[in-house]
Amino acid sequence: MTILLSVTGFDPLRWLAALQQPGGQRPIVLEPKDARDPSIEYAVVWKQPPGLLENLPNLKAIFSLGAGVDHILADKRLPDVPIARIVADDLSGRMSEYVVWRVLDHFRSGRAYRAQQAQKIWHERLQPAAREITVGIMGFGELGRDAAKHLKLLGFRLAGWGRSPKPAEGVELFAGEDGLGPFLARTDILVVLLPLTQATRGIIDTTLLSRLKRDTPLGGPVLINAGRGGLQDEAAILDALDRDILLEATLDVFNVEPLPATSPLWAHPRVFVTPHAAAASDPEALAPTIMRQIAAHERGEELQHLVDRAAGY
Ligand code: NDP
Ligand code: OXD
Repeated sequence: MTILLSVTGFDPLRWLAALQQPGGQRPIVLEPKDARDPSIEYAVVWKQPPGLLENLPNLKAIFSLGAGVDHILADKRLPDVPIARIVADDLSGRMSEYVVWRVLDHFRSGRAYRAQQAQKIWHERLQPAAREITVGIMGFGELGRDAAKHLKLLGFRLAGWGRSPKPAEGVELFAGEDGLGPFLARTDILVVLLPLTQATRGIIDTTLLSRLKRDTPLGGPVLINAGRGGLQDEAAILDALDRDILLEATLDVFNVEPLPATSPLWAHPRVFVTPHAAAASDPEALAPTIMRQIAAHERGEELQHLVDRAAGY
């Protein structure tokens, strides 16, 4: 039994070393012997080349190296085998660090103070309390719930939006199209942690941004998107900033990555850009969870964190 590791965009050798854990019995290859390689039973992938998995006759399951699976489902020639994604404390913890960092920076006037420092201006700005601010988490799944837990400790009010989100203490929950309006209307800082699916593509548009709470103690609503770039209309975000519909934005993900040098987002004074770095998949931390899943599947147990292909996440 062989495992195929196909990685684009990360260092495959780090993943290879981590998956070949001490005592690991299973051969791991970086490419199939041929398109119909019968030895390959599991594929561990990040942005695999389209068609790579199509004709492997004995493939039993596909594992994503991250939480998202849009990079797998983009391949229209996928075989009909289960797909599992990463759900792990290490990944959730990294995302929560990022969300807390960016929420606090916007909330505590990071941009304004950096500008003041550059001009040697000593001026204390108005300081709302965390309890006056609602952080709305759009995509209230594994990562959204973990981020909410950490933000709650800091005293923020919390709202969550999903398709049918699971209850979480101290979080006001909203679901579906009907819940979206009331969710946005109470949100001062919008944190987007949605997966990219047919239903969510382009969801962050002018209409959505203009439904965010207007009379916020921050002077305007803030957008933080660490989900996927395909969720956002980047021209609409720039327009909303320029028309003061939006105060500031943090963007970790983009329609085209790396973000092209020509994008006006790079130089916009009220946009904070990070290079799809909110929560890195760490091979040492995550490879054991994948290998445990494979071992359990070999013993006849159910795979965990399976993707619903019809829903796209
Ligand atoms: P989950 O599947 O656990 O959560 C997804 C959430 O989105 C759920 O609450 C789900 O609702 C909701 N959702 C999905 N579709 C819709 C819809 N059409 N309308 C309303 N809500 C919807 O995923 P994770 O929390 O583990 O990960 C979320 C995403 O974060 C990943 O898909 C990936 O794109 C991104 N990510 C980005 C990283 C980065 O470094 N920037 C790192 C890791 C992940 P419900 O609860 O009802 O199912
Ligand atoms: C993920 C990511 O989906 O890193 O895990 O984007």
